[in-house]
Amino acid sequence: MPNQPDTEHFWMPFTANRHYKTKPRLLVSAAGMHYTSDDGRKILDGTAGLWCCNAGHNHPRITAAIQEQAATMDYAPTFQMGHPKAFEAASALAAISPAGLNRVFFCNDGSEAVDSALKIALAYHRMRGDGLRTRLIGRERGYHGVGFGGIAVGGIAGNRKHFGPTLAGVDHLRHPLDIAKNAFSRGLPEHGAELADELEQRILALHDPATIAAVIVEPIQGSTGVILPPKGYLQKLRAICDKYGILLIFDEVITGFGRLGAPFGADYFGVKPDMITCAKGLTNAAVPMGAVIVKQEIHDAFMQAAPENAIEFFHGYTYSGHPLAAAALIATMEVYRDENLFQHAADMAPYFEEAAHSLRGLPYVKDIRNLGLVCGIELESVPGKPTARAFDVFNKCFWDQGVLIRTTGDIIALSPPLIIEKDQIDQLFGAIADVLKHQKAVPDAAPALAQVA
Ligand code: PXG
Ligand code: PLP
Repeated sequence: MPNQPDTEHFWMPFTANRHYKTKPRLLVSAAGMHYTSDDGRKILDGTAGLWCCNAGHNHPRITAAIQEQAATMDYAPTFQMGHPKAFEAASALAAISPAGLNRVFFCNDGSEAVDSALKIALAYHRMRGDGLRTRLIGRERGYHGVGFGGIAVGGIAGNRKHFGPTLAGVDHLRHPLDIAKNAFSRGLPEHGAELADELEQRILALHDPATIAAVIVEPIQGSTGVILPPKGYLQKLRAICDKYGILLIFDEVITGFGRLGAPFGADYFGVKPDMITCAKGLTNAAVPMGAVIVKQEIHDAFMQAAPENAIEFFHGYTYSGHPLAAAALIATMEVYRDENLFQHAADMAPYFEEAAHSLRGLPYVKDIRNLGLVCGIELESVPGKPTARAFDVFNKCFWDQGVLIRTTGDIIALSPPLIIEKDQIDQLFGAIADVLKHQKAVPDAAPALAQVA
């Protein structure tokens, strides 16, 4: 075996630490569609890292931009100071955002983007003299990061139950996954748009619409296993929010930057939110960064409410607009544009869909759902051992097939870099098919991971 690091001190996030450390899965380098593992194997990346390296790994242009910036200026504050690249980065992001969403608040990841957006929503209403609006509405099985705001509006029991009451005044819509009606749908499911009506009929009726500040949803629920919005669902949410003066926030940490073959899910679905939260593909994950993209009217309300020369929004991070992240963002947007990567993702999507649905009928495959370059493959759980089935497939893909996939519960979630080509799509789904064909009824021991919901 290669030299392995001492694994004792790193308390790993969202990991079965003790199990992992008995046989570490280590990646040591990356390029394009591939990682290299510590034992020298080339691993096809079926997940773009964690849904984030959309332009492929180690893109030379992004690497060069970061290197140049590191050698020019390591850090500069953005509290009452500035540096040109932070402004250029905001402009570059606004340029690919839906029309009217053109003011950018920077932070360091998706969790901070969500907390920032929720705070903007609350402060916005208050500044307009509408301070009764303090409630926030999320969705069951939603993932909005791990900050206290994000877990409050999020809908994953495992991410909430250990941490007390989080935020007060939060409620949740039901999620729209309905395998009984929509199994093996290609693209958007036919059934379930009426679940959006619950916002008006159940949530607003219960709480009084005049107390709701914002509704936050992922256009596609990624982290809990690729839950797609039924046809017309997001349009209904938008209409209800408009009717009652409620802000609609799209959390596009996963759906942003070409995942669906368009800049944002908002573009793909033709539904314009009031704010977009994003991270991950924002810098191709080469430097951590998150952002809230805000409708100009919302930003302007802050400018109008505060006295001249006063701070308008009491919020920010030491690293908001960090020079290395800003340089990475600018280069990343250039790469997306110059290499036409969103279009490439759109071009690959039908082939990806065919390949995904070719797994239908294989042992334990309960549902397959897909859109753009995202796909969820839901497996039958081993009775009494939830997550064991998918985790076994994950391990066999990594060790035996040289393919990196992601699993959540007993769902395989795929989200390859947008640069993927047809032969790599074949390899990715071929590897999963091969492992599924040889699945035992009860796979080898797996750690007891938490269920997704
Ligand atoms: N919102 C959404 C919609 C996300 O998907 C976050 C917020 C939080 O972002 P940060 O950068 O704070 O992690 C996310 C992140 C997975 C997985 O495998 C998904 C995420 C993160 C890690 C793993 O599904 N999504
Ligand atoms: N904790 C302390 C003691 C701090 O001084 C700061 C920032 O100055 C923070 C937390 C917040 O850190 P950040 O701005 O990186 O989010």
